[in-house]
Amino acid sequence: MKLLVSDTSPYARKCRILVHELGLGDRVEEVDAHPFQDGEILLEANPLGRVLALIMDDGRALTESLLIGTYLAAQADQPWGEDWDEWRLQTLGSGLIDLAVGRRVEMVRDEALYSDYWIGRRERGIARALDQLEPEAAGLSQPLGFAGLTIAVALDYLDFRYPEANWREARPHLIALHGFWSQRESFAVTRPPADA
Ligand SMILES: N[C@@H](CCC(=O)N[C@@H](CS)C(=O)NCC(=O)O)C(=O)O
Repeated sequence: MKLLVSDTSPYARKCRILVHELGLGDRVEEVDAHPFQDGEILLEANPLGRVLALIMDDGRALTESLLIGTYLAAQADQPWGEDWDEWRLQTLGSGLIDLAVGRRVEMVRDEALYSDYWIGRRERGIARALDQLEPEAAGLSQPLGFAGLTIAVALDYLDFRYPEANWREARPHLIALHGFWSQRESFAVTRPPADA
C-alpha cells in the first residue's frame, strides 16, 4: 500500500501514527505528495487534490483520513467496533483539525483577501471545541484509541499553527492526553518540521 502524505498535514499525521502504532510499517510505503504541488500521483489517487490518500494493493485509492484509519485498523486485524463515544470524540477532534486548518488557510492568503470574519468564526469554534473536549478527555477509556490520537494531533497542530490559542490554559485533561501522546515514538517521528 502507498500512503500519499505531506509532512505538515495533520490528517496525514493521524494515519501515519496509526501505521506506526498498528505495526503496519512494512506494508505501507509513505510517498510525499504536497497538495499544493498538484502532483500526478496525488491527483490520480484523489481528484479532489487533497492529502491524504491511500493506494491499496489492488490499485484503487481511498481518501478521507477517517476512512483510511478505519481501513488500516481492519488490515491490522484490530477493527474499530461500535464504541459510539469513541467515534463521537474522534469526529469532534477531527472537526477541531478542520477549523485549525481552515484558519491557517485564511491566514496565509494575501492580506487584501484576508477575512476577519472567517478567522474569528474559526477561532470561536476552536475555543468551543476545546472547552467541550476538556472534561471529556478525562473519560477517554483507552488513551491509545483513535479519538485520543486525533485530539492529540489536533492539539499539536494548534501548537504548530495557532499557539495564540493557548489551549493549555485551565485544561489539565487535554494537557495530560497531549503529554501521553508526546511520549510515543509514533508521535515524535511524525512531528512536522519546525520551520515548515
Ligand atoms: N476531510 C479530509 C481533509 C483533507 C484535507 O483538507 N487536507 C489538506 C491538507 S492538510 C489539503 O489537502 N488541502 C488542499 C486543498 O484543500 O486543496 C480528511 O480527513 O482527509
